[in-house]
Amino acid sequence: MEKNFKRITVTSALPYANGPVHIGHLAGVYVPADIYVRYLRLKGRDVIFIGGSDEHGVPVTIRARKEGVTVQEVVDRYHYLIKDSFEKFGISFDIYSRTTSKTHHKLASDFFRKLYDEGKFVEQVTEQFYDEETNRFLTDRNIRGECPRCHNHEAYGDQCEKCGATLSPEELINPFNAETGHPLVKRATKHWYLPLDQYQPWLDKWILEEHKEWRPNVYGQCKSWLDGGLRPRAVTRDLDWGIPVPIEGAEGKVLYVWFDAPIGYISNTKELCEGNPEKYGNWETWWKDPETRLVHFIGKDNIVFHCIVFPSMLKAHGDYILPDNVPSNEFLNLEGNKISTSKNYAVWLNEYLVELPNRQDELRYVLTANAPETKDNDFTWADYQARCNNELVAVYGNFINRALQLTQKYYEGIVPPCGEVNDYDRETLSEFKNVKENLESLLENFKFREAQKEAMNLARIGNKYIADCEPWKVIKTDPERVKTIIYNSLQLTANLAIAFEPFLPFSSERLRKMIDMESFSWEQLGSTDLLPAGKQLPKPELLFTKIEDNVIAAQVKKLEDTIKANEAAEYKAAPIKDIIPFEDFEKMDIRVGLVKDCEKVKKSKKLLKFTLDDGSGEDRTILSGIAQWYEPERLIGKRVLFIANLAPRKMMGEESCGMILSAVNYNGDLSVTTTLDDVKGGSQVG
Ligand code: B3M
Ligand code: ZN
Repeated sequence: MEKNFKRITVTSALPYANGPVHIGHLAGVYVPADIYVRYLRLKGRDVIFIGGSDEHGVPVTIRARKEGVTVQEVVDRYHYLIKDSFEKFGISFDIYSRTTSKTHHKLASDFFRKLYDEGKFVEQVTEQFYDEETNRFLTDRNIRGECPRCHNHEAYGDQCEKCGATLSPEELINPFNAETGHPLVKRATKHWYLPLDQYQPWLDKWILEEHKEWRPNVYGQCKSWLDGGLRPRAVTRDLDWGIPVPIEGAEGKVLYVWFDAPIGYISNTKELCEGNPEKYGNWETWWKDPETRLVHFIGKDNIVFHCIVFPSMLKAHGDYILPDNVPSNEFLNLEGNKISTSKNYAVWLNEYLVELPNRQDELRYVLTANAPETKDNDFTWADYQARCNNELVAVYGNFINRALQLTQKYYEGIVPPCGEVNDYDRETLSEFKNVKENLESLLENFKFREAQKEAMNLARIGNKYIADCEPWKVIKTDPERVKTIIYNSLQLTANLAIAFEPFLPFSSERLRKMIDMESFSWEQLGSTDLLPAGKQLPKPELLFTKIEDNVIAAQVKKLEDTIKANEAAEYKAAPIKDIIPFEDFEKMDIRVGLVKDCEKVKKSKKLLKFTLDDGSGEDRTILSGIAQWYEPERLIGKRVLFIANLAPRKMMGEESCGMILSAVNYNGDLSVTTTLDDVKGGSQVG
């Protein structure tokens, strides 16, 4: 922070109220934002933390139509669910409001109107697809039709999922309404555009020259947008859900969701301040005073809106400050796959809270340790378990437990006086002193992952200190020395409560209770007299407990089941082949073979070699590519169906006389066919 700001407005992206929030949201945006804000508060800085639900846009309307409920019902349901999840994870918003609030509708509407009155928009009439049955204009995703390249009949208005082509709705042959199948017509419609091209010279300078300190992923994305040249962007839509466009003759049109949502940060600030003016003062100070620092925490798919579109809106308006930084993370994957709301493939926060109760800090810890700060990262349950057990329990928890238990054991829980401090003590304590500065510089630069590592290092130092000093041995020879060791360990304990507060607020609070620590501020970090001698400490509990294997296995299975369910749901049987005359079928000689022997073919991963009793009196050899699905022993003694008159073929140097028939399951797995009853080898099938 080169400039000395008086106060900081921190916002975090407003999640769409079209589903619950998951670990990807938490890791990408809310945990880092919360760490930052908690740190600033501990430092005594003037800061507000603004959150809320994004309740407009197309996704919520699709969900409502699918479920046959009103859009209001959908956004109500998810707004409260999301709000509750965030609260339970300790995301310490000063306000979590919503874009359907009155305050927001008015502010966003006024914002648009001011720009309109000042001639900041460009008006343009274009032809768009219209459904005369439902009297609606349709968005790209709601339009389907025949792909001009591969002639898939179900391509979307923006993409063909079969051949991967990027499309625009105009290119589709015979476009229709994706939800109803009704054919579409073209109709002229007027919209208002923010001429981003006019802001380009200013943006080039403001971002590329004046904000080189932004994270490389953010700066890089901005640069590539800017290098590509900006074009005007429509800020209105033909939809019936959203904030009505406040212009005469614009009936049936609403503000584009990406126009109103970022204004939601401002509306929510206004609602916060008006609800508690003594504490928060005038809302305008947080958005208009150049001495306020504005920081947006977002995910990488929101970069262009927060770095280019919203700042252009603010600039066009003229009264507002601009973001000073936009820390954005990359994506978090889950067990090697993409997290997906529509496919239900995620760790949902509301479910985690029930299935792993009172373990919010554990998840916060792992998500920060693995934060996708510079590249996409993967969350695995195995890593979660390892980090919880080997770091939180074995390092941090273990140190605290030793320090507090020894205090109970030797001094009935009373902080002993500090005796003579030796070189080793001094060395250990001095490492603590540096931590404050290191942590500060990392946190101020949004390097949360490294910062947490640094805090954990402190616990490691503590652990090592007790292990090296061996108070349980020294107590027999030099009890005075043990007082100093325990005194120091307790000071380190108090330091850890402070250092971890931004990262692990729940355990920090428990720890503070265990050491009855009244005053608590960032400035105390590094002090060695936080707990005075003579202080009576309450009975300690364990700070962290181990995560058992069965808990992890259940979570992994849940994800695997979801993948299986999705594959089954996506399965479509292959189309039936061309009709053939009966004589063609009669040409095939299908028979039952009794498997006398079955073994793996050496040097082949795929092939099994069958020896069949085919009723001829002589053994028949058939090779089949099913090794991946069967242990050969499992097949011995079984009756299998095979084609007996297929021309012999050589595979891996072996002759195969016929073909074993297998069914191909929806996911590609093979399953050998057999008969229900016990029939003789060589029986004909037909
Ligand atoms: N709701 C998109 C998202 O959740 C959008 C963010 C709005 S932030 C102003 O990714
Ligand atoms: Zn295609």
